[in-house]
Amino acid sequence: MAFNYDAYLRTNKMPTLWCWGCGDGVILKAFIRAMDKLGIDKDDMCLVSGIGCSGRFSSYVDTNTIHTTHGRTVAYATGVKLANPDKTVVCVAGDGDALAIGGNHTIHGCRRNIDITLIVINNFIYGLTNSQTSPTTPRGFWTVSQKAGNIDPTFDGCELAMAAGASFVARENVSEPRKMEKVLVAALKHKGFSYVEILSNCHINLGRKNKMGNAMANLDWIDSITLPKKKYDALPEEEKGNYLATGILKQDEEAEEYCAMYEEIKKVHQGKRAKITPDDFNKKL
Ligand SMILES: Cc1ncc(C[n+]2csc(CCOP(=O)(O)OP(=O)(O)O)c2C)c(N)n1
Repeated sequence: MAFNYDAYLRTNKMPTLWCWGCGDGVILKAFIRAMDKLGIDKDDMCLVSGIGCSGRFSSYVDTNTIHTTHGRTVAYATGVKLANPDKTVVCVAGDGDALAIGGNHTIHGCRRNIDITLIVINNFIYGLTNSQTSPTTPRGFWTVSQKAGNIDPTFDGCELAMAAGASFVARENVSEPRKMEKVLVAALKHKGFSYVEILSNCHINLGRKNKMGNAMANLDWIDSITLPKKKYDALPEEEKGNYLATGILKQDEEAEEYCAMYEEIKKVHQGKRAKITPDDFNKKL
């Protein structure tokens, strides 16, 4: 029997507002399959999205949802998770949302290693607002804010997340939906901050002016710049800058998770334990 996506969707919001051929729909379906695979009850999840095409996620998934301000998904999700540590909390944000205006919140979510999954839909551009440069726009690309060509160095969100302390970091390509589903399952299962970047096409606002004006041309370009981690690691150092590694890039199951530490704070206030001191961090709480 065909998979019943409708069981997880707000069908009254269909059809989506996404452009024909947009990768966001493929990501939505992979996310729903991952939820289903893990048997996550819709009432036990909160999905927080920001503003952007990617922000529409919270309109479509029939779970607890917050459609919050641009760049603030991780801040909102942190509050939700601390108040509801037993629930699954997920953020969905664009590359502009998570890495430009919200870069600060992303860094600190990673640093705290709070048990939230942040899905960054990286389409290399500000999609919704029609083609402004984002931190992931390749150098030399046309954007509406840099019509002579983007001169800004490109930012690697996965490297940032790893350096900032996220305990699970992965990247997938939207043209590999089964791999994406597997990575999302692993990320949702992981206890700690999971940063998952999905490379996706925006053939309308990125592609049209950069010689890839249809979805397939945009996806072919993404294929040409990605390599599975094993192959990427084997590249000579000077070639690594030409590619983005895909797959699970970091998975640390031992790192201390923030909600678990916050439970100790609650115990202090309930008079159940002494105040936290530096010594507590030399052993497991
Ligand atoms: C505080 C604030 N600044 C700017 C905007 C305008 N704005 C809305 S979406 C967006 C960028 C969207 O790009 P991205 O986050 O990459 O998501 P995409 O649309 O590509 O999924 C901007 C600048 C806003 N809504 N709020």
